[in-house]
Amino acid sequence: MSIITLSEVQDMVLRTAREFTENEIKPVASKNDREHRFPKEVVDKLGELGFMGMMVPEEYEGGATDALSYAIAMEEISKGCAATGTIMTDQNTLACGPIYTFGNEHQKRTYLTELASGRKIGCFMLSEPEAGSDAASQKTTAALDGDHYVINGTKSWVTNGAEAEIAVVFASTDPTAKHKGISAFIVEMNTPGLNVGKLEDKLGVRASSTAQIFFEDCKVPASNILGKEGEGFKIALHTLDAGRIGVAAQAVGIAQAALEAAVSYAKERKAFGKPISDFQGLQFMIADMATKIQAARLLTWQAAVMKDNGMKYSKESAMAKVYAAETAMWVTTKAIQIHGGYGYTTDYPVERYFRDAKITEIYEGTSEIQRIVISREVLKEIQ
Ligand code: COS
Repeated sequence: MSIITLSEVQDMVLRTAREFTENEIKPVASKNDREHRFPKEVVDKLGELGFMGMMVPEEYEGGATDALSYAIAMEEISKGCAATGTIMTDQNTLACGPIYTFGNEHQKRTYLTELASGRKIGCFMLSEPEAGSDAASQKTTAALDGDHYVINGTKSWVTNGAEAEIAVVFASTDPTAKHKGISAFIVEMNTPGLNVGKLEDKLGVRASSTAQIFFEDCKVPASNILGKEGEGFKIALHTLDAGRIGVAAQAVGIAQAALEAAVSYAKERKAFGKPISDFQGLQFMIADMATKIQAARLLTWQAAVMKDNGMKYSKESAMAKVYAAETAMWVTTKAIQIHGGYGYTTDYPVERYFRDAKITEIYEGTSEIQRIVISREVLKEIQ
């Protein structure tokens, strides 16, 4: 597959994820997309496989693997159904990630074990109607009142918002201090004052839910703060560094699925008396598709290996995400082109891949935000 030699565990993760995708995910992906149906049975089984908290140690009921295994599994699962990939990446990096890294022992025993085992679904609430890329502009507030914080505000585009039981929520505990006044909390979704609003009707990843969430005097125990007051923004950005590896791997999976569909179709479809794969115009497209996908995969694996080695990898995960997301858009466009008129219909899966690819350029930081992260580092590195 590449110059990186996989360990026995990583190879087992690859084979398990590939087989699971083939048998359990591919057969239901198109129907779930059409019906906007959350794949509950699939998600439960992902939990049993240890895929809902892959980087969490066994003592907290996680899969106890590493970031490279996670990237490998995310690619394979997303090849079958990108929406399942969305649910999985949100749980692994955005819900388990900050509680494992910043939570205290009690929080880990109470919440992380439920998430990492897949028994409960988690979500991450950072974005607001007026705070997406400018994540520091939080309007949601959390005011300390005795032994509780009282949260008020609105959160937008919350992945898994309809199914989640545990949320990591960002809110301002000191609105005068901008990013230094943001804090992170673990909030149980059934807390009075937390209401799930409308579910978005989306272009892609339609089997995953995306919700608006309202907080109206929602009282959260003060002990549910993650880290200390004012540490929330750093917790969010640190969490998103890992999240971006997951989204990059998801984009690689979507692109790989599109390439495989395009190649099979091109070998079958005949025009001018021969399979269209015999035409050089198509062969060049296939060559570029495969090359870009492999480059995106290697960037993703590089970021994962750096994370596993305890190195700083913000720039590399941003590079992986922007490149893989743009590759997924490009490759899925070409895959439709190779299918011609058939590719524009729901008779073939490439239109779904195309719709699913778009979100990878937007969530967990748009491509423009990734370029900001990358260029800031490059400008520091090169004098
Ligand atoms: N990990 C931890 N801390 C980080 C960090 C990282 N990757 N990147 C920056 N920080 C810290 C900085 O060191 C700085 O700390 P100090 O105040 O102690 O110096 C602080 O965070 C603020 O950093 P910065 O000044 O760079 O923040 P900006 O407001 O300029 O924002 C961007 C930086 C634009 C990169 C950030 O807001 C971002 O990533 N936005 C996109 C958010 C996003 O992905 N939204 C989607 C939501 S999830 S679907």
